[in-house]
Amino acid sequence: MTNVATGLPHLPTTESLAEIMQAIDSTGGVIIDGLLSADQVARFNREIDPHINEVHSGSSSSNADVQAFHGAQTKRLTNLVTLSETFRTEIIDNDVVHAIAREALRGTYDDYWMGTAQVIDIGPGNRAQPHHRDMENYPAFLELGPDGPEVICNFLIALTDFTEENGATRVIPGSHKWSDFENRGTPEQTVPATMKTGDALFFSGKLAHGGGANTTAAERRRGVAFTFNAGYLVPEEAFPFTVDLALARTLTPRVQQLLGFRSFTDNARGNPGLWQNNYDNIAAFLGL
Ligand SMILES: O=C(O)CCC(=O)C(=O)O
Ligand SMILES: [Fe+2]
Repeated sequence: MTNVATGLPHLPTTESLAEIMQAIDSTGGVIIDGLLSADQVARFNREIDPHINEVHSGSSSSNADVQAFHGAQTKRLTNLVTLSETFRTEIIDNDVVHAIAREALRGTYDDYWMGTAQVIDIGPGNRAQPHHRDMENYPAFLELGPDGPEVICNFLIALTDFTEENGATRVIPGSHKWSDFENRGTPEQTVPATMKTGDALFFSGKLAHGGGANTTAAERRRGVAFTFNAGYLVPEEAFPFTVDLALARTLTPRVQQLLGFRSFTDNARGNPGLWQNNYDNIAAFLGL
């Protein structure tokens, strides 16, 4: 099951949820082989190509740390729900994706947001991204360390093959269980998450990782990363403002929920819930 070259388990989409969750618990990340078909990847790439062409490389931030995070030769494209039918109707409405995400975030809140969905297109010469844990979006949880709740998780799907040379994501297996989450590890501790087009790296928000350096002369590495976070945390992207309500009406209830067009419930604890109007579901206000 484990690929010796990457140190990360590779599992087929048909693997049982229990096996997948067990693998994630032990390493912090797994590769789900063939999550998307070649046809889905081709359609998605075709839909976003014109938009990627318009995006500039590098960061718009004046902060040097943020610039290093974004990557000088990296293009990032967001608002994929608006830009791609394949993304909004298939990729984020995938039963395997949600079986895993729901299990990973179990115990936080009944419902979860999509945090961000972005194409990350790493060009030649881009340096390695500084290591981080995606949960750093929510710093209060860092102090709780490995015993704190899983409040964010990430699917990163390869839209080109990911090789060590072209910038495959680098992860530190086991770092989701380190006692000190201020420790982001060293480059020597990382392994590349090499994968084929259509495979997905699923990882815990507690796992230290970063985009790899692209040392090729002319090859771009393209992936799409989408995170899910607990319903009680503000997402990275402001979807209710960027996704048109008319478009939202066409989406499935599950996808509407991910984007904040439905309220967030916590029935297990009997909490009245969040993101409402008049103590009623925001979906009723919106007429969904
Ligand atoms: O592009 C990658 O491989 C990883 C990017 C990442 O971890 C991030 O931007 O949070
Ligand atoms: Fe990340």
